[in-house]
Amino acid sequence: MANIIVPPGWRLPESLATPESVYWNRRRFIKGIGLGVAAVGLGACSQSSEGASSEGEEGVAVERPDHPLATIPDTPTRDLYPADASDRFTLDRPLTDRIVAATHNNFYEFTTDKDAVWEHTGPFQARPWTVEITGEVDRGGVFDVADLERQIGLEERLYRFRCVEAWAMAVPWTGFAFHELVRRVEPRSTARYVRFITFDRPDEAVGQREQDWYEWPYYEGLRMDEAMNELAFVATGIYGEPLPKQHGAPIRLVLPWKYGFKSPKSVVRIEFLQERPRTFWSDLRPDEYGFYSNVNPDVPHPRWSQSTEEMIGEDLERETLVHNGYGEWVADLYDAEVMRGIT
Ligand SMILES: Nc1nc2c(c(=O)[nH]1)N[C@H]1C(S)=C(S)[C@@H](COP(=O)(O)O)O[C@H]1N2
Ligand SMILES: [Mo]
Repeated sequence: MANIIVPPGWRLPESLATPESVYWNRRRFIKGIGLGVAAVGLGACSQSSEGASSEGEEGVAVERPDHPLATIPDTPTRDLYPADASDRFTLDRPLTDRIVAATHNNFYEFTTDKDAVWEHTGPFQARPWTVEITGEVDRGGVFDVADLERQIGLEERLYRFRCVEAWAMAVPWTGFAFHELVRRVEPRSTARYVRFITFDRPDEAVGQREQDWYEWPYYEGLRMDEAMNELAFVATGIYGEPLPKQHGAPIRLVLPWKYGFKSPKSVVRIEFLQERPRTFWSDLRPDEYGFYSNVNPDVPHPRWSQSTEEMIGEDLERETLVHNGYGEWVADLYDAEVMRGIT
């Protein structure tokens, strides 16, 4: 069921919106979820409303979003969206369809089933939200995401995005350069690495509750010079709106020259460290996922080639680009040894 192509409702006249609701309802029926009458109208696409409450498989009331874009959380910063687009980042390919991107997600805290992540995000409380910044900094503390959005200001950037599984997309993110945040917390000269930690809320995320073979919470890391690079972006929105939960609401990293797993979602803590931190996927499979994990067509994954990528929602293979095409910004950060290995 990957790569679902559903025409976005807001581009359709009302009369043509029906097949979409029929589609989603049929899908729920097939999965035995039992939300037989949920209608997905045009309204769901532009509202931040949460879906209806219904009986789950075991008769427990659970919140299920009615539509992938109904998972956009209520946010006090809605007036900041859409933000002005930056002209510094251009794409060599069309934007990915918004619904395709919203229904093809890796967010293992919920499920490993990419097309069903959004459906499992109902109980997840993405606002209000704070990020704690600690470690080798002089002005750390606890920061409210809404305050950060207002104080730093938002811009839109069009980026390519490449998952290590060889699928790719091209999307407009909204947010700010990570270095803007780093500057504000005044790192000490001893800060050589940054570590990111995602939420740990088994009550709100069924994948954390049921997949206990993973080491929750998700943790990632960067070298300080990578973190300070202009490309390293903090996304709070996508397609001109606040992030839907399945994309990592309300705040996530986007590192477009690295494989997607280096871009942690729904971050709750950022630590500045002297030593290189361990990372979630390297701990699980050190032979397959390294610390650097820069996009590189010449270094195959042990189980598949990385020389091409499939654009989701398009029946189209493209050549993988070194650093995902962002060498102009990041190539000088790396020596030959880093570029040769999967580390
Ligand atoms: N917390 C968390 N962040 C995560 C992941 C995850 O499972 N948990 N998956 C990563 C992977 S493998 C990818 S490809 C991207 C997917 O981002 P998207 O769903 O917004 O396209 O999120 C990354 N960030
Ligand atoms: Mo990924």
